[in-house]
Amino acid sequence: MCVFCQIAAGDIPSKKVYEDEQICAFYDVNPQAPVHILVIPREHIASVDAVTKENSGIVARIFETIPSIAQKAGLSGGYRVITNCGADACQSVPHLHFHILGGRQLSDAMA
Ligand code: DGP
Repeated sequence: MCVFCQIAAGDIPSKKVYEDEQICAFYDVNPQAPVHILVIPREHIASVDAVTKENSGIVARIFETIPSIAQKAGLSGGYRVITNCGADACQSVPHLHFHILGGRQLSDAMA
């Protein structure tokens, strides 16, 4: 089982901010901003490259949920949502995840 599947299952501890039957959100262990949350599907999808017509509904569900997670985390001034896909983007965990970053003025450089 991959590390994020284990976090979703509760086998690896994490500081969860939201969870339901399909989605799990928890604080990143290596924060890049004052607030850094990861949102994942419970279903193992390796990356954006593995999103299909059959499984893309979970991506919509995640984006429907992100505003309330951000609000709960106090990100009233705005936030950035990022997903890394593959080696060139430095994806280090092969389980689809969306970073929510905020809590300060972020750089306008995206890469
Ligand atoms: P990426 O580079 O986009 O694949 O981001 C993976 C993120 O996952 C990275 O910011 C660190 C975080 N991470 C890796 N392992 C763990 C873990 O065991 N717990 C938590 N909370 N975060 C983790």
